[in-house]
Amino acid sequence: MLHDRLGALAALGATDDGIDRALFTPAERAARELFVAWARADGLRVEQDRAGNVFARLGGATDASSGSAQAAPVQCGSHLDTVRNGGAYDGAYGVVGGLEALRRIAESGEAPPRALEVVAWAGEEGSRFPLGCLGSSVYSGLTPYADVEALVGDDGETFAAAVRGPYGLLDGVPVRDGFPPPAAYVELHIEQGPVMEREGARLGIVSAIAGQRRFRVLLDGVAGHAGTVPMRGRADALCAASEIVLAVERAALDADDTVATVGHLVVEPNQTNIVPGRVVLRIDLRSVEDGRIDLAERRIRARADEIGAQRGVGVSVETIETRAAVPMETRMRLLVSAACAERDPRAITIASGAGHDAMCVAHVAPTAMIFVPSIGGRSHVGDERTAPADLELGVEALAATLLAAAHAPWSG
Ligand code: HGY
Ligand code: MN
Ligand code: MN
Repeated sequence: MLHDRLGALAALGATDDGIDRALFTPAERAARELFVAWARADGLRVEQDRAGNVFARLGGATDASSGSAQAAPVQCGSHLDTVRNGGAYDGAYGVVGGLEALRRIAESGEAPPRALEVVAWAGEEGSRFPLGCLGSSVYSGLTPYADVEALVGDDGETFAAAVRGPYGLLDGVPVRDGFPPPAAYVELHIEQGPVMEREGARLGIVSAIAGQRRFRVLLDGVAGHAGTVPMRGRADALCAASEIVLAVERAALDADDTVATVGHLVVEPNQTNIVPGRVVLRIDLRSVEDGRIDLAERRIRARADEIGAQRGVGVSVETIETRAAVPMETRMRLLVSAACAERDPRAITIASGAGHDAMCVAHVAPTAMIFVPSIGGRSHVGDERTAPADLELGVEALAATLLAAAHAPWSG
């Protein structure tokens, strides 16, 4: 069932180069609808919230007791949206794996003392709206709903319009009030890097999730005729941007355990025979140590100012997203560690360079993550792969962690 469902999801938004499933697009809505259909077929109760997050619940024993306030559920999940040309497992595996874990728990006849819930978080990748972990960020109170409603997507539509539009909230799925936090949360995800494969580990216990900071850099030069403007004295926005891109790379290389990327760059007017007058680029800067991000940011900003002054190009650097590094919660991490050690003697503890919804949920509930290896360490590409046996093992570790967490004493 796990592999069939992953295959069915991978077909939604499939392109020649991978999968394209941005929030509130036809393919992503179809993915949420498929999740709802599977959850209902598995006997789960489905709800959504105003941010577009979708919840599938396996009721706990306390749900059956009349009158008692429902105890907060133990949650798992991940996201169904993808990056451009994304792979079949980033996000989808944590959602489908969560359904599979709940199915196996239900089939086992276990009646956990708390409800268990699988969540499909909305818009984790930030592929359309300029905020990563959009749904989990609203859910955890890190971003006010009104701020998200005002976000403008790459296509010019606001979140407020899109969430109410034809590919927004699902028909026939109750919309829950507010954003009630879980008792605990565990996210199953592919590693998206090379470490586990190199170490021969099949399961990973995540220690912390790297902090990330994103910037939008606007460079204003002087457009002109490529044939008549002398080289001396040009204010070529793209030449300035090129030096800044290399300065971003240098700042990360000079700092330990820090990565920095310029993955988005737009040249205007972007014509062969016109000196570029304007460039907009975005920087993605990360480290498990926030202090290293601070240092790299200072270096990048200083070099950007120098380059702009030397070239007569206006340079503005705007911070568009900041997420501090998040350690996984000790008790949940111990439950994950026990579940992994029992199934893989070579399980390792590993920090996550990739961001996840868990870094938001960790602000409202004890949170941990389980990794399985990525073949060749490749992810955010169409040929993202994980061995089927490792996918299965991750689901087993997730089910064991959910049951242990359901029996643990949490507040709420
Ligand atoms: O960018 C990330 O780390 C995640 O895939 N959104
Ligand atoms: Mn991703
Ligand atoms: Mn992901």
